[in-house]
Amino acid sequence: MNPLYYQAKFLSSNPSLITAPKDSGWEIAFAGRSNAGKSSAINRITKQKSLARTSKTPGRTQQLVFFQIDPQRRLVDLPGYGYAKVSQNIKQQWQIHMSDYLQQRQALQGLILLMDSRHPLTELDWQLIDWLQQAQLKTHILLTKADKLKSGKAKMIQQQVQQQLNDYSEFSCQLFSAHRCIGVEQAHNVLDHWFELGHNGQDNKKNPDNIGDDCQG
Ligand SMILES: Nc1nc2c(ncn2[C@@H]2O[C@H](COP(=O)(O)OP(=O)(O)OP(=O)(O)O)[C@@H](O)[C@H]2O)c(=O)[nH]1
Ligand SMILES: [Mg+2]
Repeated sequence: MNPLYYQAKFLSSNPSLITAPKDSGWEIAFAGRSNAGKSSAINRITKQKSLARTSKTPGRTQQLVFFQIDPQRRLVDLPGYGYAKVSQNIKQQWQIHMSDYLQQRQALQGLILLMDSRHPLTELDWQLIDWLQQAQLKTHILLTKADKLKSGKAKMIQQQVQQQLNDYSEFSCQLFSAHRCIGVEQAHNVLDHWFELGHNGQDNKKNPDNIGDDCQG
């Protein structure tokens, strides 16, 4: 685990890119369907209970929310997509802000794509994946809420998702649970690699591939 993430601080919440923090340094964004567990994952990764706002009700995160790790590095919680109960107009606004962000943000290093492990690869997920592939943006998939599945079933789903993405480059995939601390170290390792950080928060070019799944210590 990299303790640097534990010092993450809320930076700003912005309805659009116009008021977002200066586009410099490095950012990693969290995207996925509403209720997939984006905000919970950010809280687990940063070991903070309520850094990002979570909710049982889909559609909680409605803005681009920036968290600072250090002066050069940020995590970004994006509004979820696919939430049926918001008006068409609001949906379109969210989509515009999300796609503006993905298309225009120079600081963006890679995307963490979250999908509920019980319902992965929905039509909207595929639309985003196809777009990411064209944009050649590095993508790491967290199959969330893995605690809701038996471990054999969860592993099978992970393999199936991996197989379906075999022809896509720059994609990787893992199981994750914010509630049960599954896959947190593996997620840290991906962030470290994209942020070019060592385990103790020092800048470092190496890619640690140690896979862990607990939050002790
Ligand atoms: N069982 C279980 N539930 C989870 C997990 N992660 C998130 N949840 C629950 O899923 C719901 C949605 O979580 P959020 O983190 O708010 O999801 P989100 O993707 O940020 O949602 P929006 O902001 O609405 O797009 C909440 O009730 C969480 O408690 C997990 O690992 N396991
Ligand atoms: Mg959220």
